[in-house]
Formats: sequence, C-alpha cells, structure tokens
Amino acid sequence: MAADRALKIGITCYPSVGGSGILATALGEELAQRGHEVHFISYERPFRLPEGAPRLHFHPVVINGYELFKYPDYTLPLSVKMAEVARDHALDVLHVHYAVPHATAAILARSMLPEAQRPRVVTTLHGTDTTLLGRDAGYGPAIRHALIQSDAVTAVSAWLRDETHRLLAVERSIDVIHNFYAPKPPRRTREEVRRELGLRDGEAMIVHLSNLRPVKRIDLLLAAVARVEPRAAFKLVILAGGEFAPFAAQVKQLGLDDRVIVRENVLEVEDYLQAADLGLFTSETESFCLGILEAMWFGCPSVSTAVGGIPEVALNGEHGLLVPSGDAAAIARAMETLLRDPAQRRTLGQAAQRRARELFSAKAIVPRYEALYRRVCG
Ligand code: GMT
Repeated sequence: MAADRALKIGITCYPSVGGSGILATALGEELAQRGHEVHFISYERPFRLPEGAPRLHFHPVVINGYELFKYPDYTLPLSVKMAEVARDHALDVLHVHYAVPHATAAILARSMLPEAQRPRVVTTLHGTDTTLLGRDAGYGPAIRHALIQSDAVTAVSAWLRDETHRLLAVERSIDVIHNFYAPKPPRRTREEVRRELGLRDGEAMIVHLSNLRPVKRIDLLLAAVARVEPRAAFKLVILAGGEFAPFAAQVKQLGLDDRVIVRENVLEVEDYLQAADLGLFTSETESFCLGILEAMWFGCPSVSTAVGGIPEVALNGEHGLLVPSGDAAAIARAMETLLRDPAQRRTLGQAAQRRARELFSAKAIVPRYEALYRRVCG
C-alpha cells in the first residue's frame, strides 16, 4: 500500500455521552480532515458528530425487537452492518472503541467476509471494558478472545495496558496511544459565561464534567466540596453528561444549594471550560480522564484523585494536585490550597496547558493512529 494513500476507516463507538465515544468522534473528524474516508457505525449518530462534513459518514445499526429474546441483542446486527459497510466501501480498517461488544462484533464481521474484503481490526481499550467487564466471568473470555484476534490493540494509558495484561492475561502487545483533545472555539466570552452562572468578582469557578457514573464518585465530590472553607469563595459547576437528579438530595443535605450549579447535556463545554478556575475529579478509577485534559487545555489545573492513568495526564504539583482516592478531607485541603492562591493556580494552569498542547493534541496523537493503521495494513 502506498505510504500516503488516504485510508477508508470504519469507526464503532458508543454514541452517547462518554469519554470513549467523544474520543472516537474527535478522531473520526480529524481523520476526515486529513483526507481519509471515515464511516461511523453505531445504533445512533454520535452526539458530537457534525452533519454534512466531507468524508464523514454515518451508518445506523437497526435493531428489530423479537419477542423470543428476553434481552435485545446488538452484537449480531452490529457485526452484520460492519461487514456490509466494510464490503460496500472497501474499508481498510475497522477501528472499534470500547471492546464490549464492539471488538467481538468486528471479529465476527471480518470472518463473515471473503479474505480479499476483510478489513484489519483495531481495538482501543478505554477503561471499564478492561477494569470492570474484563473481571466479569461472563465477559472476560470473550474480551480476551477479541483482543487476541484483533490486528492491533491500543490502550489510552500505560496503566490501562498493564491492567489489561494483568486482568485478562493477554500475551499480545498493546500500543499505548494517549487520548487527545481538539477544542472547538468557545462561542461566548468568559465574562458572558460567568454572568450566566451568576459568579461574583473574586468568586472562583470550580468545574466538574463527566457522565456521573458511579466510578466518578459524585457523592465524594460533593462531600469534599462541603468541607471547603470559605464557602463564599467558590461555586461548583457540574457539566453533567448524565442525570443529576439522584444527587440533588445530597446537595440539599450538605447545604450546598447556593454553591452548586448543574448544566445537563451541554454541547459547548468549551464555553464553560474557558471560564473555569479549577477542575475537580474524584473518580475511584480512571484510565485517563478526558475531563482533566479538557480543563488543562484552557489553562485550568485540577484537583483529582491519583488513580489509574491520571498521573500520566497531569503530574502532581506541576499541572494540578493529586490526592489519595476516597479521601474527602485531603481533597478539600487541596481545593483550599489552590482557591487561596491564584498565583499557584495560574502557574499550574499554564504548565498544564503547555503539557496538553505538547502531548495530548490532535497533532501529536492522530498521526500515531494513522501510523498504526498503515502498519496493520502492511
Ligand atoms: O465513558 C465512556 O465512554 C467509557 C469510559 C469507561 O468507563 O471506559 O471512560 C473511559 O474512557 C475515557 C476515554 O478514553 C477515559 O478518559 C476515562 O478515563 C475512562 N473511564 C474509566 O476508566 C472509568
């Protein structure tokens, strides 16, 4: 294959709010901008995927309900659609994000096709596909099989690579390709956003963005914020990619009603990130944590738990503060340190921004995926 021929790449990811789908969508957009033909295959259009962009296509997987099935099946219709798109568009590569069930479907799709039409399968592990489902006896062996059968496997951090080797005992090589972020230009100014949020002069904006799943430990985040003194010094803005209602009672009980502002399903996260002074992430496990990177990009340092791949994203004391997992008191102390010291916040934020641009930009990361595709295509 000519080294610089444009490739035809199928991408499957979860279309809903979540780091793996966000990363896959950004990768697809970047690949299309670089001249490759990109075909997304999923049950819904990924929520950040722009309409009408050149070389960017979407193929929905249609699921029919059958009474016989107590549990609806997605894997088989997905694999049939993958095979169809691979054949009709002569895909070079099927790149699946999040192993379950995408990698299994891709392996099946590949084996349904005659040899000359088979795409190479690249599987990117994002986190709980290894750390949660990989431990599950009902999933682990199928994940392991799909990883062994993939033409290449990548993980979004060295920590996740090592966890995958440890938990799934896959003896194959796993490439580490960290996540990247390519922000859209904010649509409003920092002042406009702060006005919308009712932030007074000198009041710091703490930001948390995630899908609020249990691993994010929103309970711990709120408990830690409730300990921070003085309360008048900050407001916590939660950009919720999931329903916040289950946490409303805790907010009330902690007396945080006037400190916590929630915005659900925000598409323009950049507007809020540019207005933020400090990020807060209290996850109990995290293979990378895109939210930290998104904040870093806007010069906003974070206080976060030192779990999983987070220490690969931000170094403690250099790009933010890392604290032990599960320790509300330590989280609150770290928050107070940075809330009281805008100069330190600025220094950490500037270093964080430099690191994000150097290591975790599209320019740094997308060529690594392109090189990987070319390697597996031979
Ligand atoms: O939310 C998702 O879409 C997947 C989720 C997961 O549980 O695997 O997020 C993971 O992928 C993100 C993108 O690579 C990472 O930034 C997150 O750290 C990671 N989440 C966990 O490991 C818990």
